[in-house]
Amino acid sequence: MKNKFLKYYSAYKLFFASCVVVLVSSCNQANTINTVNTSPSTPKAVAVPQTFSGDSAFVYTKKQVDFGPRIPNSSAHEKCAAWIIEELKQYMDTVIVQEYKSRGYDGKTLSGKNIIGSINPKKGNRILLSSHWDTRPWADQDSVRKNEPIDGANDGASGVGTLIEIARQLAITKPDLGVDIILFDLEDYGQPENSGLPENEDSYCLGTQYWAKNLHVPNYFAKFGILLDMTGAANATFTQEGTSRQYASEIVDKVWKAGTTAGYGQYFLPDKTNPIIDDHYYINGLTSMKVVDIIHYDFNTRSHFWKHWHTHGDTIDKIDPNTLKAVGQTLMQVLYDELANS
Ligand code: AHN
Ligand code: ZN
Repeated sequence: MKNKFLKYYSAYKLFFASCVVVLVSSCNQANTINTVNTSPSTPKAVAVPQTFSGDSAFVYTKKQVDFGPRIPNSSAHEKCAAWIIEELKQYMDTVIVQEYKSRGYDGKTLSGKNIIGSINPKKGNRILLSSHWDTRPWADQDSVRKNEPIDGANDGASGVGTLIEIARQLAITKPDLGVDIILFDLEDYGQPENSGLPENEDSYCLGTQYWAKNLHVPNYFAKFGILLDMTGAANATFTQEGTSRQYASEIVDKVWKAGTTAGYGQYFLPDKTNPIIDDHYYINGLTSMKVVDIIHYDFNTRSHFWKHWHTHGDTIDKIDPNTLKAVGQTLMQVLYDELANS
């Protein structure tokens, strides 16, 4: 009898103690700590700063839109580049601007600028974060004004806005990690659907194609990379896209897990969707670096892209600071997971 009581008593104690552990850990989760546990024998907890601001990322997004469409060879393009460079210089250790000329599908010579900001540029262990900063000169997915440029609030500006806010956060929190923010140019000059020319599928991502063949630093290498594409709309959903899975499935797992750990599982879906051509396709194909694409997937549109993709509906009112926060905070989670486990 006594023995049995003791057994129950210790079980009760154990139960009570585990409740306390659960309570404490969920309490920490709500505040600043998201626990990373890579293997049961070596649990590694990391305090991830929760300070990424969706409002700040929104302001950076709107600022770009306010320049007007950042179409190649235009003055808005030039002015926006100068502004981005100044922002990154405020927050990062080095900023390199890679200037080049590329030929568009239409034969035009386009002046491109890839803007690359780095923290801890000498460190070997590096992570690459990227997006494109140019705007599509046409609205070929729209039914009206197809030959006029779009605002590109989501397609371009949202990813750049998020990454400038990441740069600001890294300047404050100073993780001992190498991080490169690469903002590619000439991504969206891809051949429009109504061009009447034979299909040229390498007409997108000209800035990335240049960079992959002319790295900004000789022998540059990042352990992995994350590309943001249309990551600012309300209730965005990001599926596990095929090119990312083909080249970098373990990075997909890492990033999507981080999204859930950070509390944004409703954005980072487990669904596996078809491969697409985007900046990551050329980095994966032309270098040995593994890059995944976080891109808004819509199950209901014909293109499976965000419903306002390449239309005049891609405007600042569609951008939601909550989505910017979800993506930015997920990136912070990935960076701090890496810090704890490297
Ligand atoms: C193609 O349309 C081939 N790829 C999509 C890349 C893209 C353009 N993402 C945003 N704009
Ligand atoms: Zn686009």
